[in-house]
Formats: sequence, structure tokens, C-alpha cells
Amino acid sequence: MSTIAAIATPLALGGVSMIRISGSGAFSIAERVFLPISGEKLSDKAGYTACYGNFVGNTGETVDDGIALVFHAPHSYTGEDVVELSCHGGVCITREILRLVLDAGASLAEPGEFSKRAFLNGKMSLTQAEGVIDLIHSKSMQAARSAHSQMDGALYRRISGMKEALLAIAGHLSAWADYPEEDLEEVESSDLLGQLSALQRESKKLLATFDSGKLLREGVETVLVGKPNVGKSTLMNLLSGAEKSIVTSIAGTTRDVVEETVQLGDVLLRLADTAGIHETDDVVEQVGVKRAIDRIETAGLVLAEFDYTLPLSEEDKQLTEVLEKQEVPVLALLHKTDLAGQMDEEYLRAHYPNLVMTSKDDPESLTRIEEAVTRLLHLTGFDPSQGILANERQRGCAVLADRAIGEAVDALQAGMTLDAVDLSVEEALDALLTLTGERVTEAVVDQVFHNFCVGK
Ligand SMILES: Nc1nc2c(ncn2[C@@H]2O[C@H](COP(=O)(O)OP(=O)(O)OP(=O)(O)O)[C@@H](O)[C@H]2O)c(=O)[nH]1
Ligand SMILES: [Mg+2]
Repeated sequence: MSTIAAIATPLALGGVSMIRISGSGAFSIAERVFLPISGEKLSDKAGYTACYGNFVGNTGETVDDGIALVFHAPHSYTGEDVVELSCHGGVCITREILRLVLDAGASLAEPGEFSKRAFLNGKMSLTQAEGVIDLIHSKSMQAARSAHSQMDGALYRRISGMKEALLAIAGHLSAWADYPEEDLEEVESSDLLGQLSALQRESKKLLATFDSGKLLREGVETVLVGKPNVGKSTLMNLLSGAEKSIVTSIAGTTRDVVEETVQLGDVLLRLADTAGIHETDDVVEQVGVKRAIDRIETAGLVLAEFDYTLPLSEEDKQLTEVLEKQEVPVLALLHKTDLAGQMDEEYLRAHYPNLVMTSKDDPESLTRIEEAVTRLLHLTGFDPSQGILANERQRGCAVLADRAIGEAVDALQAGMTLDAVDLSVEEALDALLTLTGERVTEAVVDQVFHNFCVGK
């Protein structure tokens, strides 16, 4: 396999840049462009040690000074010999050192090629490699934590548990096939059904992690709605911790949609404050009201606000009718509870099983909203470090495995031959092995690593 090299740091001004070289020629190539001041040979140095030296150009001139860090196969990221050359962080000098490395015999790495080699050399599973790219692309600490546990092998371990169970079942099935005369079926087929059903429950749980994980990573489109002056913009500002929306005592203050991303506990809300929904002759407001209603249709969560200080109004009832036509989860907020109440709470409780009391000066309001939202989105107790399906590829494999396990259960219950059960068990195994990358086509591997950046 060729020796590859690439700039592993962003191509921008910075303190330091790093060029990574991996492959059997890593030491000889690095030694041609980097001369340790101590005079020692890089290949003689112990793994994980660094040395200071000069980068030399084609005619022997020094172009920069820096550090070489050496790794001996298989104790490196890729599992191959690796040298990481750090130079000063200028775009021009970094490019020049890469050029010298390429002139010395390395070929330019493709995006993700270092990680692909790590996968091919058995340093990590496909799901762990996908964790690496997710970590790099994480936009919130919650997403980063979940990517890191995937990198750490949480999903791999979870799948391995299911794989072991399937292998044990497949083992029993082939024993029966080999010794059919030993009439074991009566007793053991109920045992087998028990094992397959347990596996089916585990498989369903695994599938459910996809939606929850996606919510944590990407956040949920959330819309704040209610009649004018109920306090939507006030809550928007409280949730975002900034004066994002204009608040006044005049009804009809917010006319357009105001958006902000808000971290509420573990959940990321992509929150939209909207114009108060009511009948109006004001053309601008009419457009705002339409936008508010449109938002409800595309939202993943609705926060519907009601004014505690006023009696139930036509507008409140209309909003309730609109919301009841939608599938979306709704949290009702009974707001301004610091003042005397006139609201028909009975009506609200009858229409909104999820309802919390809020007011602008009560800090507990946010905690109550956070708890209710976490519950409503089924995220209570959800722990990404237990291993979650992180992308469509993984989910696709898990769906196939789940279907095959279901077919095995059905075949067994319908009293079909054990061959039929075995076929489905094998299919489920195949899907799980594809998920972890233990049995996967080259095209899939290429597809996964192509999403990486150069140098990773
Ligand atoms: N007493 C009390 N007043 C509040 C509370 N929350 C908001 N208000 C007041 O209610 C008025 C309206 O607040 P906004 O946040 O602008 O209401 P809105 O729903 O965005 O109104 P529009 O944009 O017009 O639809 C302002 O005078 C706020 O100060 C609260 O919890 N208690
Ligand atoms: Mg407003």
C-alpha cells in the first residue's frame, strides 16, 4: 500500500500546522525533508516520541523548523508507521512542506484515507470511524458527547451483544440440523422463541435511539404560538437568555418570525417566536399570522401559550382547534401566573395533557419547561453513551436486522421448519455485520470515508 500524506490542520493562519504521513515509507520520506537537530534517525526513535529539527528544501536549504512525532506500526491511528510533522502555521510554508513530502515519494491522501486505513487495519469498526467524523462535525457539546461515545465503541459493543446472541441461536439451529433424530425441538423451541423475542426487544430499542439521537444532535424545530400579548416574546428571550425579540405591552408587537437556537438542558431547540394569532385587518400582521400557522405544520414541537390573567378567548379556542388537527407534540404554557388568574384551567387541562405554569420572574418556569419538553420528546433517561444509531446508513442496517429477527420469530411461531428460522437469523447477522463494517462492500466503505475531510 502506498505511503500517503496530507495537511491535517485547517489551511489557515495559525500557530502551528501539521502534516501527517502514513505508510511503510513514512520514516524514509520524513527523513528526507526533516533533519533532527540531535542527528538521530526518526526510524530509530521510540514510538510516541518527538524531536526538534529543520525542514529542508530540495537544494538543502532550511525552509522552517519544527517537530516530528513518530508512531511505529501498529501503534498509530492508521495502524501503519506514521510521522506527524508540525511546522509554523502559515498557509504558504505548510503547503511547501507538503510539496516536499510529496516530492520525497508520498502520495496525496484522499479525504478520510487515514481513517479508512485505520478501519482496514482493524484499528476501529466502521461505526467508530463514523463517530470520528460526527465528532468533527458536532455543533453542540451534546452532539460531541454522543459522537465521542460512538468513537469509543458504544454502538459497536451494543451491536456485538446482539451479534453474540444471534450466533448462539445459529449454533443451536445448526446442531439441530446435524442431529435431527435427537428430538429436542419441543423443549428447546420455546427456549429459542424466548431468546429471539428478547433480541427483538433489544432491536426495537436500538431502532428508537435513532430519532432520539437525531433530536439531541440536530435539535427540534420549535414554535412559540399564542394570541397577541400573551408573553411569547418574553419567553423567547427568557429561553434564549438574550433580548432577541421585542417585548412591549402593545398587542401585535411581533410581526415576523424571530428565530434563535436555544439549549434547554440536553435538548437543542430551534425556536421560533411568532406573531400573535388572531383576526386582524392589518395586512402586515395578517402575513405574520399566516406564517405562525404555517410554522405549526412543520414544527417538531409546539409551545402554545395562554394568558392566565384573562378569561379563555375565541382566539385560544381557535388555536386549540388548529393544534388538535396536527400530530405534533404540544406543551401548553399557562403564562403570567404571578398575577391573579381568570383562565378556564379546566378547559386547558382537558385539551392539553402537557401543561406547565410559567411567569417571567419565576426562574423555576424554565426548569418546568425543560422537564416537560424532555418528557414530551421521550428523552427522559435517554443516554447516548449506551450506543445509538447515528446516521441513515446505520439505521438502514438496523431496520434490515429488525425485520429479519421479526421474520425468525414469526417462522418459529408458525411452526415452520428450522431451516426457515435459520435463514432469517443469518440475514439478521448479515445486516448487523454490515452495520459494524465486519462484512461490508467496498462501495459502502468508500462512501463512508468520502464524507471525511482531507488529513483525517
Ligand atoms: N405580569 C406579567 N407580565 C408579563 C409576563 N410575561 C410577559 N409579560 C408582559 O406582557 C406584555 C406582552 O409581552 P410580549 O412578550 O411582548 O407578548 P407577545 O406574546 O410576544 O406579544 P405579541 O408579539 O404582540 O403577540 C409585556 O408588557 C410583558 O412585559 C409575566 O410572566 N407576568
Ligand atoms: Mg411578541
